Amino acid sequence: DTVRKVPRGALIVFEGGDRCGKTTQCSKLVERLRSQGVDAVMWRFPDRSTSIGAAINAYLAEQSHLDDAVVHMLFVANRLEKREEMLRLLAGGTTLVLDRYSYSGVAYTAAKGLPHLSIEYCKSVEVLLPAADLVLHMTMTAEATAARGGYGQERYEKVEFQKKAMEAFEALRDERWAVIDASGTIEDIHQQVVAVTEPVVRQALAGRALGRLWD
Ligand code: 2DT
Repeated sequence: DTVRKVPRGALIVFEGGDRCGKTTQCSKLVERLRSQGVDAVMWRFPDRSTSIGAAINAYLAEQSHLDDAVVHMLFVANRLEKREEMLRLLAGGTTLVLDRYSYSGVAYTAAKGLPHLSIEYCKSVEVLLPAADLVLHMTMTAEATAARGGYGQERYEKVEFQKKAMEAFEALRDERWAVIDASGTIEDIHQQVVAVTEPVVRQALAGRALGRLWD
C-alpha cells in the first residue's frame, strides 16, 4: 500500500506481582538492547518523583489515607503527566522499557473488589495513552514472592491481595502478552525475555503502528 511506514521505538512493559524481579529484568533488558545498538531507556510507574507521585508514595507507604477511586485516578494522572514525553521518545525511535504501567493500574484497583471500581471502569478512564507492544507478565506464586526480602513494607504487599491482583492480570491478557515464569534464575528469565522482545522491537523499527490502550 501507499502508507509510509515510520520507524519508532517499542513500548515494552513488565507486569506482575510485587517482588517478582521486574526491576532487575527491566535493567538487564535495557542493557542488552543498548549493546545491540537499540536506543532504549527504562522508566517505572508510579513515577514517585513528581508531586502526584509523592502523593502516591505517601499512600503506598501508609502515611496517608485516600479514597480508592481518587488514588486510582492519581495513578492514571501520574501516567498522563508523562504521556507527551512517552510519545515523543517513541516517535524519535527510543524503545521504552517500563517497570509497570496501566495494566498494574487496572489489576491492583480491580483487586480491591469494589463494585464501582471494576476492570471495565478502570479501563474506561484511561484511553489516552499508547498500548504496550508487548507485556511481559512475570508470574510467581504470591507465597513465593512473600518469602523474598523487603516484602510487606507497602500497602499492597499482602498475600491475599496479591492473589487477587494476579487473577486480574490474567483477565487482562491478550495476544500482546507473553507469560514468563519468574521463579527461574535471573539469567534464564533474561534469555526468555530477550527471545520475545527482540522481534517486537524489530517490528516497531519497521514501522508497525502504535496501539491505543484498551482498543
Ligand atoms: P512498585 O513501585 O514497587 O512497583 O510498587 N500500582 C502501580 C497501582 O496500584 N496502580 C498503578 O497504576 C501502578 C503503576 C502496584 C508500586 C505499587 O503500586 C501499585 C504496586
